[in-house]
Amino acid sequence: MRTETGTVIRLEDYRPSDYLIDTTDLAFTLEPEATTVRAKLSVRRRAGVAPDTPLVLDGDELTLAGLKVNGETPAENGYTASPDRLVIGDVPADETFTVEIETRLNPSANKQLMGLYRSNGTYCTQCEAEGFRRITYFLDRPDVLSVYTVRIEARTEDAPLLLSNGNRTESGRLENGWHYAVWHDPFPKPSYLFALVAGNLGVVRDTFTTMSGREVALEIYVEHGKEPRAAYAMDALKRSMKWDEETFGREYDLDIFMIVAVSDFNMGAMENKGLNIFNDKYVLADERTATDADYANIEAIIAHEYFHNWTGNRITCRDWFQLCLKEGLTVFRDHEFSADMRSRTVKRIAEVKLLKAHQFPEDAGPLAHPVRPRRYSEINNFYTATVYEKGSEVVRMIRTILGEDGFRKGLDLYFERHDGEAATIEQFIKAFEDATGADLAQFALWYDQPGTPNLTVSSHHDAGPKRFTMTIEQRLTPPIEGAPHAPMHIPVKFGLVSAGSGDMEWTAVSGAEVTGDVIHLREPKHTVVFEGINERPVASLLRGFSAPVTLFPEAEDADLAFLARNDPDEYGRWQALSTLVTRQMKQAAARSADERGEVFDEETCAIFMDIAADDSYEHAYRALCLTMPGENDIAREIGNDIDPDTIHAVHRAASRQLGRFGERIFARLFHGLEPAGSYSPDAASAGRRALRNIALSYLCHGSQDTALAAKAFAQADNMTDRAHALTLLVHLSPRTDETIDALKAFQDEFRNEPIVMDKWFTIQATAPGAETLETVKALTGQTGFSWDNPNRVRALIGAFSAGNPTGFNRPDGEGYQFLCQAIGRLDGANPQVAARLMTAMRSWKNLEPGRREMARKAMEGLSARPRLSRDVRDILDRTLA
Ligand code: 0A1
Ligand code: ZN
Repeated sequence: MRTETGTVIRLEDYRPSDYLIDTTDLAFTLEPEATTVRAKLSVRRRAGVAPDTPLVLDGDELTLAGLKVNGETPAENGYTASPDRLVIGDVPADETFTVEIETRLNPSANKQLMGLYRSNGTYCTQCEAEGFRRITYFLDRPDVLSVYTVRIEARTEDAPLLLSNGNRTESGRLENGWHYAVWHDPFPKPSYLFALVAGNLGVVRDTFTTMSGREVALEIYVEHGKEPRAAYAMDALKRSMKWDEETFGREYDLDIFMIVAVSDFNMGAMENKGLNIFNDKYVLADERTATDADYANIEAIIAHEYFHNWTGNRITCRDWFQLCLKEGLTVFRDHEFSADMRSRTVKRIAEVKLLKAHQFPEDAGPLAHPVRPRRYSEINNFYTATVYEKGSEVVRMIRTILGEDGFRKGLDLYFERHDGEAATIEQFIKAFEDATGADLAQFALWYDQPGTPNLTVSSHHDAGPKRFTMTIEQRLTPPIEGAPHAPMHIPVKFGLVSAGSGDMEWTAVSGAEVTGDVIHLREPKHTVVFEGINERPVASLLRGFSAPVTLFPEAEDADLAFLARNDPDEYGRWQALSTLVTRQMKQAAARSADERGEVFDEETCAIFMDIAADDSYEHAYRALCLTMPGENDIAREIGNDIDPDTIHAVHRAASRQLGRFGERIFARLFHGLEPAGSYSPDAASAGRRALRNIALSYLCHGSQDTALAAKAFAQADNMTDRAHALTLLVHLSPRTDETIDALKAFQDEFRNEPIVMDKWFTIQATAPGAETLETVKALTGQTGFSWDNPNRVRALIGAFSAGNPTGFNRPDGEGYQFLCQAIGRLDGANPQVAARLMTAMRSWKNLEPGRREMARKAMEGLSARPRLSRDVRDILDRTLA
């Protein structure tokens, strides 16, 4: 474990490496506990670097078993080797020379799941960000690109399958039941994209013919017997390949593209060149075991990793500060792909909900950082919602500002200029500027300034001169100490909605640049004046969530209700309803329990029901509109002195109110949308199920009775309906025989299917109420739970701490104590996963004083431990600061 060193890496300290590694030949002799790695590096001194400059290679928990320089063993004082560094002081005077390094690894003991490890007996690797240095000593940084040739030897019986990046050039038998394969990747790549897989797996094969007519072999490797569950992933892969050609002109470049699903993986998936490695939950699906949400995730993540081939692999990052260069852009690309595969508005609403749920709290709390951070002590902690999701929003804004054509031109230029390079955000922006002539200097602040800008809007209409005036102010709240907060370029998509005729036209506008339906805010305050406006309009602002900001409209409830019904923009209607509903729930939470009364006014209930009943809307859109903001969303809106119990009470009351108010409609939907025909995971069928299931929720909440859910559970012929019904049972009537029986039936059916059992863990961990903590503790002892598997830990402990506000935030602080103990326990084995769990505490300062104190105590207890990993120490220190 890398423990705390206090070293901080700074963007301004970047400098190119003294040496480059042109080619890297690796030979692996795979043994479960004693794998040998021989690396032969052809090293080149960069021009201008003094010949006696030592070659300093990175390592992490390595032991050097052999070293040669230009074929000779160096003198003992010619080098120093420690677990985390190999320094060759006595380097040859020639500009190029070879270094041969031998290391020995124990993949079976590697519980960090970084470097070479074993998952269910399969050898696999994870090298991003700094895992390659756990395999051999190397210049383990993304700007050192090398051509790899990899020879793998293993016992045929243990590992009939031997894979690495690129194309297989050789394979054959060896003595004593061993065999080998050689892989060559012609594309120079950084070490973080290296991958190796060896094991005994089943395969699904297909082919794809690229736009230039080349046939690419497609292979997805999964556990034997699970092959049929990879069909959807394969379909998603082919659609992704086609989409990237059609949308961005990007063609795949190798002759083979492989995906391997493993059950022990720290993150979602990894884009290693030609050999993606996936967390199996993002590959395997069939109707019996996966929900519609699982299918959508698989589609998105398969696409994401595939798209990285151009945005990340062909053009990579100069350093880890530029992580958003590949991640923000690739998330944007996978969002667009999903929008094209599914409903655009529905996809956008889902993205915005996710952004607000994860990125906004990050940006408003102690872990806030710019999309491009300027310093880090542990890079693994910067795979964040800010880098990924806000990073994607920034790319989306570039498209909004430049328009479709300008955006495409800029991106084409970026690919043309930087293919084969390790690039920076500056170079990315410059490509758009050069392609279109736009000036993005102010816009670039989005990469450097943390925090969510806040827009305050007020407006008035003057009937006489037919003038509509809107004042918009931008502020960064809270301004983050030490961080700059200059005004940003914020593109605000909008419409001026009139009572009768949709969006109004204006004859002239002044006070801000307006292009098409976009107002460009650049100053702290704009007074935007529209001429030729006959009647008072209602401004629909931030359509499509055109910028990641918070908006404080002066809008009265009546105006929001008007927009919820009349905005010609579908997204705008959802946004208005969501703002209205959130506002009324927040107001209800501010009233004392005795005086609370109903949560929503009549008009709000009526809007809900009109949408529910309106068959001209897509099912999925209606389902989203009917989904109330979650308890964490309400907490975020309230901002401080949060009492999760009050919010929960309001949420329950609101569900009951709507359930009663709309009972007839919900019954019609629930019974009218019964599945017709066989299951299909397509978006329309998923939308139908989503609407039917939300109707079921309201019926249960309205009647305070879960009999219908029990019936739905028994009758369900797919996991979407089944898991939904089980959630209602466990969350609304946890102690009934029906619920206990349903949990047992689920467990009996899926006890040998870990990724399905994760749903069973999560459903129980998120049951509201203080008593759930005892359940969670008991479940850690359940067969099927394992502290070593990241999916299990996230399904139980992650879900409890991030998705159960009343249980986790028990007033006695026991939830915090439990989490901190769990982190302490995990930290020794898997610091990355432990640190990620810690982020559940990121909003602790917003709690009411009693809980705040409890949270502090629990974290201080953890902090006092003597040997914390760098990962956990970093998050803990920033959270407590
Ligand atoms: N680049 C991957 C994310 C990733 C990052 C680090 C990992 O280490 C455990 C694994 C995956 C992506 O964006 O999909
Ligand atoms: Zn990615």
